[in-house]
Amino acid sequence: RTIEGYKAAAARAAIDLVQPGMRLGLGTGSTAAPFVEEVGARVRDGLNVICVPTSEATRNHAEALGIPLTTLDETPHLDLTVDGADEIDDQLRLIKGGGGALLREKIVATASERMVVIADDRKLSRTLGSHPLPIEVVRFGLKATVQLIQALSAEAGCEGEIRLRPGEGGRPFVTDQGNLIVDCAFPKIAEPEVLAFALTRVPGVVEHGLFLGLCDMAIVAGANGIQVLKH
Ligand code: DER
Repeated sequence: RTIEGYKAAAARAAIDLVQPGMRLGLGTGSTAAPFVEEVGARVRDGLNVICVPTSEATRNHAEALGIPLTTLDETPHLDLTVDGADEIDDQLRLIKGGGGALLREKIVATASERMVVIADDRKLSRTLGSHPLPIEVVRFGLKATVQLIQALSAEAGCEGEIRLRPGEGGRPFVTDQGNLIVDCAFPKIAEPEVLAFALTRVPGVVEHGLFLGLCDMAIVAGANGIQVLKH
């Protein structure tokens, strides 16, 4: 099986969680994409769901499939969000944001009764930090913000290179909200809660990619088949 095959297998397992009448959050990225495809197929077969996308990319994908969409303003409480992750630890703490959608993903996941992560088993880690930590920041005072992230992360025991995520044509990547992303290569995040708290003290930080206390279950596919991780 290929990695893409594992992603599709995890997505197929997650679609079984979808009940008629559900209000769904649709995740972003290459693992969430096959899940969106599965939802589209069920909608074509008559499934009644209404969905909030976690990015413009997912909104375009869902629209093309004819999936009924709503907004969090119209539907502030969702039943289930299914989304990918860059890294998952054994307490179901996540690093997300590799696709640049972490802000809307965290808002939608927080508005959901349940959040289920789908992934291939490369994403599993004992300690978070194998994947750089994305942080969404405002453009104003960027250099001061990066220096403060560096200082407060070091106090939280995390040190490493911080780089501005590049976009097209030599310009920085810009999120759906018009903000920037810095990626922090912190090799070992021993105490994610301590780092998360430190980052909330940086005024230029909009949101960070540590998803703590949000993931209820992870459906992980690999060479040994599907494993379901839950608390
Ligand atoms: O950007 C994101 O948060 C994505 O969900 C990311 O964490 C997972 O993307 P992938 O499924 O393409 O690896």
